[in-house]
Amino acid sequence: MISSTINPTDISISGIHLHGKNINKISRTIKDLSGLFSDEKAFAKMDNSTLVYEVESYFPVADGTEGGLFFGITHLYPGKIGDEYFMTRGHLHTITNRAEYYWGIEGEGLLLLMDENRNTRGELIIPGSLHYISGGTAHRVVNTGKTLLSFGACWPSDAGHNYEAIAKTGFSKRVLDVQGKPQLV
Ligand code: M6P
Ligand code: ZN
Repeated sequence: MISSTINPTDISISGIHLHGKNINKISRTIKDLSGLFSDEKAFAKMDNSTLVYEVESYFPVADGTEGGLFFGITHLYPGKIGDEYFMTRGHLHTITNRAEYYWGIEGEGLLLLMDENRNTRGELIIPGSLHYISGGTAHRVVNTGKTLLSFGACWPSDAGHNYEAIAKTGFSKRVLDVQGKPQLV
């Protein structure tokens, strides 16, 4: 070790996971995602405790701090509700002009990006893909594969999460399994 090195940082990335003392972990199960999926009958048949995704985050400064950065890795399980693939809730930032980076780590999926005019496009997430999410853009990730989709994220610590807009009007497009293939419809 270089002599001036005191300690390695107290957080590390190992494989697909964040490790360290101060990692915040949240789980989203079916019961946290009501109203998101189009097939309500299929949704009602799901086991409420089925895990859809987990987020490991590192918050080095208090939420809302201007000038800081947060870091996270999300693990989105494969699965479908009716014909619709498992996805994250999706959000806008409370301070709307705040941007974010996502990048693919493992698995395959789509990043849905919806602009202020409700135009939605998809970017393919694969290991190593890098995605710049500009301010004012709603973002959601869909696991279109058959394996775990893990992706990284880095966002400003004062960005905040606005879920209400998405809960009310959703994205203008959904990703469905159409004859075995994912399609943006
Ligand atoms: C990424 C970041 C987080 C976000 C998480 C899950 O890690 O964008 O800020 O919370 O994905 O997405 P959502 O909050 O939309 O469920
Ligand atoms: Zn975000």
